[in-house]
Amino acid sequence: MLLRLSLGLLPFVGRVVITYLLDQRSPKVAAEFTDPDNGITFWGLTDVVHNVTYGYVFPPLATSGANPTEYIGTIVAPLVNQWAGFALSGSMIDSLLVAAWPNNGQIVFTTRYATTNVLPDVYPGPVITTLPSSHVNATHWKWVFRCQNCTTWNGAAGPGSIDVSSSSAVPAWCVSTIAVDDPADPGTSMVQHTDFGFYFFPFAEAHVTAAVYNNWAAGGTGGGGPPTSTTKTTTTTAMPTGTATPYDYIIVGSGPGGIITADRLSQAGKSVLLVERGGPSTGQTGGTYQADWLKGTNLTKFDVPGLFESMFTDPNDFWWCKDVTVFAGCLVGGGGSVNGALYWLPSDNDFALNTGWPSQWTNHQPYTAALKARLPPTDAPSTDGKRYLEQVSDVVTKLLTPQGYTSATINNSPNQKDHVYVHQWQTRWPVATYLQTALARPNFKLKTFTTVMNVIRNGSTITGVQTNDTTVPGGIYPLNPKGRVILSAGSYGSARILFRSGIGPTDMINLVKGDPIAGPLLPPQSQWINLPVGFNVSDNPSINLVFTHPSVNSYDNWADVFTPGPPAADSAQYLKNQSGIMAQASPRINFWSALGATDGVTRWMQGTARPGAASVTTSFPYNATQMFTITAYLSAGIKSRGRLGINAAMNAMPLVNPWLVDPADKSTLIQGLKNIVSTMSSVPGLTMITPDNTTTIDAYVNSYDPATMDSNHWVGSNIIGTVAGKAVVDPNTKVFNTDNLFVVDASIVPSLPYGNPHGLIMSMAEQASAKILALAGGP
Ligand SMILES: Cc1cc2nc3c(=O)[nH]c(=O)nc-3n(C[C@H](O)[C@H](O)[C@H](O)COP(=O)(O)OP(=O)(O)OC[C@H]3O[C@@H](n4cnc5c(N)ncnc54)[C@H](O)[C@@H]3O)c2cc1C
Ligand SMILES: *[C@@H]1O[C@H](CO)[C@@H](O)[C@H](O)[C@H]1NC(C)=O
Ligand SMILES: *[C@@H]1O[C@H](CO)[C@@H](O)[C@H](O)[C@H]1NC(C)=O
Ligand SMILES: *[C@@H]1O[C@H](CO)[C@@H](O)[C@H](O)[C@H]1NC(C)=O
Ligand SMILES: *[C@@H]1O[C@H](CO)[C@@H](O)[C@H](O)[C@H]1NC(C)=O
Ligand SMILES: *[C@@H]1O[C@H](CO)[C@@H](O)[C@H](O)[C@H]1NC(C)=O
Ligand SMILES: *[C@@H]1O[C@H](CO)[C@@H](O)[C@H](O)[C@H]1NC(C)=O
Ligand SMILES: *[C@@H]1O[C@H](CO)[C@@H](O)[C@H](O)[C@H]1NC(C)=O
Ligand SMILES: *[C@@H]1O[C@H](CO)[C@@H](O)[C@H](O)[C@H]1NC(C)=O
Ligand SMILES: *[C@@H]1O[C@H](CO)[C@@H](O)[C@H](O)[C@H]1NC(C)=O
Ligand SMILES: CC(=O)N[C@H]1CO[C@H](CO)[C@@H](O)[C@@H]1O
Repeated sequence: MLLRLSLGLLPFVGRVVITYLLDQRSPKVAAEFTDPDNGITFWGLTDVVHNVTYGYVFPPLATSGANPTEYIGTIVAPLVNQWAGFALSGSMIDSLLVAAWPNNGQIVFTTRYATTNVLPDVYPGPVITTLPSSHVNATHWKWVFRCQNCTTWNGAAGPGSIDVSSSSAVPAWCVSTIAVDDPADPGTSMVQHTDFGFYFFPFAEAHVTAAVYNNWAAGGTGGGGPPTSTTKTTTTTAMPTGTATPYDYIIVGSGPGGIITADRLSQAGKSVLLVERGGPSTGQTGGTYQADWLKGTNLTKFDVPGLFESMFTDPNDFWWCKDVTVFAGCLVGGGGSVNGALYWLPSDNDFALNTGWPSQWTNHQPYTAALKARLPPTDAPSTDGKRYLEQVSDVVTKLLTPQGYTSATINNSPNQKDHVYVHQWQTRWPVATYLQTALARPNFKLKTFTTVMNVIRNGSTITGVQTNDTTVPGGIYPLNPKGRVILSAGSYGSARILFRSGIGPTDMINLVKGDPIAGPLLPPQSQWINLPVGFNVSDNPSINLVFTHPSVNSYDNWADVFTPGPPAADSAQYLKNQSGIMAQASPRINFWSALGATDGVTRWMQGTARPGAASVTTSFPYNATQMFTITAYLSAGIKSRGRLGINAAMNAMPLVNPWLVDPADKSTLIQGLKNIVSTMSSVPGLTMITPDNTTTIDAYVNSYDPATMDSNHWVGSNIIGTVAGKAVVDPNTKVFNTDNLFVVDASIVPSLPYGNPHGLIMSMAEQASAKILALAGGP
């Protein structure tokens, strides 16, 4: 089975808690329904976006001993859904996954298991029998099946199971509009599902008597009768009374943008509330999520840079926003607490007029200097000043030197981004610096585990924010007179809050209107504000090249760094004084080159190399302990744009992919990749294994699934500019046609910078804070 790439995408990872499902959008709860074709009373749901139905019914619970491990299931899907699947555990990782699709009038099915977010391996063990009412017709495919040995499993990560007596299970579904590679083959490769979701399912309710179950399991029909248990509960909540404290500034989201803005506004004496939907991250913020090897310290997963790669392989991945289909951090620090820490101070070009910044923004130097003072960059993150695991650097240096690349100290000369290679640069987390100075002020408050659904507005005036906080009247946090709301909820999060506040394209607001919870909170249609929220988005198209070299140590592909832990000497060294391999995220060397393009517009390419690889496609044998990856990102100068938005379930997602839409972007990326590998023969022992020598660079790029080019560098959904309708926020970062609503996060950035963006985003937040404070009419 071929492995296809998927790092950089969000599968239906992790488990969710019920509160998440019930808080900000219509609760998705399994209900009982009777299948007209066979009379089976399933419990399940039809997801409203794809019209795919998922249902399950279980035999009776055991009166003593272990429960039966089987159930009868169904998937009914319109044909546009090329395959569909589910995980009753609610987690893609370390769980039994079941998927099916139609092929020549028959249903083909597969059971899978994965320990990381790559294409799951075929998993033997379950015994599945397709039942007679399954069919494929002109509009739908329908699968009804008995699944034996299906509620427990024992994969690479050890035993797992679902609790069939649970009254609060949260299974996941997923669908794809992209067909599997070989529909006749149950072991086929396939690319990432295109959508997924979770719902609340009281497994305890979905049992029938043994006689009824056995009849259905044998292909019999009818005669379901009532389920064996019919417990129903209702609760009432008393509404709180009193008044909530008003603030001068309410900032939504504690990512790099929100934290810096909160610090600068509270420093100026304003009363500031920072509202964050997630919980603590680093030990200093009250976080406690630790690897066993960190026990006894106050260091969490989010403190240790060397744990970066484990963000993508840990089954307990509570930090991702589960209602955004690409990676986004939902915890204190936002993406800044879970990212790869690559830190590049912006160059002058990154704020130039021709990149879309208004003229008021080009003088970024004082703000970049302020950022540099608070978050000094270092290219030797280990406290002993030494660099570790540098074999990849040495190999890539040998590869690039014949192409005219030279070494640079990039954060001392940010403009120098052509034919230079540099070490990994990182800094301390914004939560360790800006957030700490804010927290020390009496006029600043951080509120965690609180989701903002929309702003409260009367025409152009915002009076507060609507939250899910049940301890204040109506869940509303109010503003002081002349107060302001600043959205810093990230490229997806801020756009969604705008849609839910009646600001954005009409198609998006109409989806909000149709939602039973969000709809009634919209302002009247006469007050909707039409702005291009979600358009103009851009993300670096990135493509991985995987190599082996005898000198390279892939560090076991970072597989063990969280559990059971890195090699003993490395954990001991880090625990002693925060030095060694774990003091640095996985990348080792970065490089840039300027590339001429067929349309005459220069594009830049960034390369970032690290030990290990997310996936490999080759039929030749290779030595995995020697593998490393060069990720090539096309950055400044790209023209491709996409669109992001929401679906009817209020999940945020790309609507139009932004990668390589522009043909000159694509041809330039291909040229850049060819340049990288052009000098391979000057490095003895260097072998490229993905693509291998049976695939040309052109063919590799042409067959690369665009959906796996995601770099998590989304910008532009609330683009800054001078003309309402062309842009969403004005040069002061104020949303057009509002009096007191601002956006300060990645979403206002008009074009991607030369390098990974959070350095630029933080300089931008320094400058935006100054502009907001200087703008007349505020508190
Ligand atoms: C996996 C990954 C790796 C990355 N690696 C790098 C890297 O190495 N270098 C680099 O420069 N960049 C990297 N990035 C990108 C960088 O992290 C982001 O560009 C940056 O975090 C964006 O900052 P932001 O403030 O705009 O938003 P975010 O960091 O996304 O923060 C938004 C915050 O708002 C909160 N929020 C959202 N909605 C609501 C709501 N409705 N109510 C309340 N709170 C809400 C979220 O929980 C979050 O804390 C990476 C990103 C990811 C996801
Ligand atoms: C789902 O069903 C509804 C109602 O029948 C229909 O309006 C909608 O177009 C369907 N959506 C899809 C994706 O099939
Ligand atoms: C059930 O599946 C497991 C793997 O999960 C396998 O080891 C076991 O043999 C199977 N049991 C039966 C009875 O098929
Ligand atoms: C096709 O199958 C679907 C799903 O079972 C069913 O709802 C629909 O009525 C069928 N169409 C026809 C024409 O039978
Ligand atoms: C962790 O604890 C040590 C010693 O108690 C303290 O000096 C340090 O500041 C703490 N670090 C964080 C990140 O809280
Ligand atoms: C940290 O400990 C290592 C050995 O474990 C030592 O080589 C290094 O010098 C120490 N660094 C500092 C800054 O104390
Ligand atoms: C509000 O939303 C957050 C994030 O989903 C959640 O953690 C919190 O429990 C919710 N609060 C309430 C009162 O439901
Ligand atoms: C909304 O604003 C208008 C004038 O701008 C005012 O007359 C009206 O009372 C306001 N409505 C509410 C509910 O505050
Ligand atoms: C794989 O590479 C490692 C490290 O270079 C080496 O020790 C090992 O012998 C290699 N294995 C094979 C099968 O060549
Ligand atoms: C392709 O690569 C494989 C493995 O690295 C090697 O065995 C083979 O000889 C190569 N073929 C050609 C034509 O270079
Ligand atoms: C700078 C830029 O590309 N702005 C565009 C954003 O999207 C809207 C709607 O498509 C266009 O009108 C703007 O020109």
